[in-house]
Amino acid sequence: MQQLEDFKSKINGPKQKIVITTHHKPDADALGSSLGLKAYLDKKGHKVTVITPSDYPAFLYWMKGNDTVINYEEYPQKSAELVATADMIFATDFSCLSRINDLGELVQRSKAYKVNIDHHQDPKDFADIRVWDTAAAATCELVYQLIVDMGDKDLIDKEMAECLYAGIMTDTGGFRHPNTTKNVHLVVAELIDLGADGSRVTRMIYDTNSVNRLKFIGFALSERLVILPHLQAAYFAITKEDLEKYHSKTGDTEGIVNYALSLEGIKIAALFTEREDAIKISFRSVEDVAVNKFAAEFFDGGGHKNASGGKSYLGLKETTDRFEQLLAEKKEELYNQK
Ligand SMILES: [Mn+2]
Repeated sequence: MQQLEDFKSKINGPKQKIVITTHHKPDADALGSSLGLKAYLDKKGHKVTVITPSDYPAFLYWMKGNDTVINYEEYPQKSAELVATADMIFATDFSCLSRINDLGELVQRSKAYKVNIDHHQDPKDFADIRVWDTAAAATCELVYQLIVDMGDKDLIDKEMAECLYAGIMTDTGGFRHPNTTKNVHLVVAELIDLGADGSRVTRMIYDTNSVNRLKFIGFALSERLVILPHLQAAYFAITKEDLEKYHSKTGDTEGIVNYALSLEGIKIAALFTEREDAIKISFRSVEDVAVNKFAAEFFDGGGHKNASGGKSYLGLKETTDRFEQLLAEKKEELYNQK
């Protein structure tokens, strides 16, 4: 508890130089929790900068504070300086420094007081204080709770509420996944009360497709979907050429894996995308099928029980062959775990 008191006295105390960072290729929860938190800490009188390890999808640009975000890949020098001279560093929506690439080493080395706010499994011990709960659907839910616990709920304005709403909405798959708890609805109700326009946020995130992206989805569905009924699995394998042909941008492949999971009788879905350095993999599952364990064991990854990711350094075809083989071998374990 002393820890929490120390933390509170810093937040309520004199101006601090604060850096907030979040994981590689931030999603709505990563960016929403970072910018929601930034707006709060700004109001508490601190000097706050959000640094992302990479770029992120354009459908998040509407968030308040977006124009102040520093992309480490574009400004490595400036980012390094900010991290090295920060009094406090917040790490949101990730709990292992390898998720922030080269920034991880800089954060590790920095003398700043470190705060980790996250809801992923197996956090690594790099922070001075951890606001961590795997039962939370989203990091945005934890940021909301933290602000309330600080006694500062009245500081949450419409823009902050919309950042937090976005993270909770997307991390619950639009309030559909099993992590959509009573608390999620209670928090979201409060955010609406504080001004969030849920319908607007939904449109900004889900209904801002480019024609290229829609055509790409159509192509992937008709040409790149493999269904394995005997294994209750389905996956997409997307080549580098496919991405080029449809002028794919950051975020364009996001959510495609859910089409595979939406097939009747399918319990595991995957998306394999051929990137520059590796095959990037997204896994989704239903009910008790824990894809995070599977991803950690075989694909250098991890995440949540029903939504996780991984990597492979084999070719695309070798990777999907291996995936199919592992599914066949591990079928009993995968589908019968509790
Ligand atoms: Mn999250």
